[in-house]
Amino acid sequence: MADKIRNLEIRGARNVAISAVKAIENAATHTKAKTAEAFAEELLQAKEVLYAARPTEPLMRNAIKWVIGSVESSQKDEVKALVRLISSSACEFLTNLERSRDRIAEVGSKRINNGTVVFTHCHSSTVTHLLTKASKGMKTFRVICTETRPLFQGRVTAREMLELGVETTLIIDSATRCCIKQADLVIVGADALTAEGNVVNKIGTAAIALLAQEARVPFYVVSELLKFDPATLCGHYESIEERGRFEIWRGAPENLVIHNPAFEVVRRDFIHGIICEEGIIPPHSVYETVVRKYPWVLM
Ligand code: RUB
Repeated sequence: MADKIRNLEIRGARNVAISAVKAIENAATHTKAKTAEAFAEELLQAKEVLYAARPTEPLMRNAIKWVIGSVESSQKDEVKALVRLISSSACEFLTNLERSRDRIAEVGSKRINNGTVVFTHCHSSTVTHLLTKASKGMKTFRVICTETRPLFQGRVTAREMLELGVETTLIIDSATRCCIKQADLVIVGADALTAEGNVVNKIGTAAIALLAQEARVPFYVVSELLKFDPATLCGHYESIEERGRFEIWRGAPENLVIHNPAFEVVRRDFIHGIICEEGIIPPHSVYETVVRKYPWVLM
């Protein structure tokens, strides 16, 4: 599973977290450990392997923390009982994640009316869930999506929108400035929420936020609050994944320096609101909202 995450066979923060939870559950179910200590050690190893698969994935880390935490805080010492605990906390986590996504779609789809033009970037399953909800609510709107170089995740969004019957326009990333004026709002996903209320998302998102501000188009981020990275509270920067040069140019001259960051930070000043399971909140109140709703994330 870690290989699939690393190779982007599984991508998008939510899908990565769901797969990691399933991988932990699978590892637990197939354990050969005879003692609770050996079982805990196996879980720790699985956690390390998954953490290393992609660095900018706090939802995955929080998910694993929740699932493994059930064993860490348990008094049980029979391995079978601990395996059952992993399965039930994994199931609980995935159910709650699904609920959060539905709530985000319910809240966010109200911002879409007949005739609205939505601008989006990359492929976020949370964004497309929201747009699906709006479309099934019989709203007729239009979507503009960027192709999202170098790996073209925007094509996935475009296909999904067409399958829904939504009029969709695909643009190259560098056409954003000339096209964003047509949009009524921008909605993008998130990979990480930081203590300062900044958002980390696919490379290109910060430029879109700047251009949205210039064109006076409201810029919204949809995100489960569990994408909050508690390490940012302690002064750490969210680490930004650097991907291989071959994604940009296979066969490039060897002495050419190629820089390929997968994500970037969008400063909170550019964000109108974070659409999360607690409603639409200003970016600077993300920390308080996480403390209230998910205190365990900070422990
Ligand atoms: C995907 C990306 C998405 C977020 C949110 O990047 O940046 O916007 O992960 O997705 P990559 P979701 O393709 O490199 O993983 O809403 O599905 O969590």
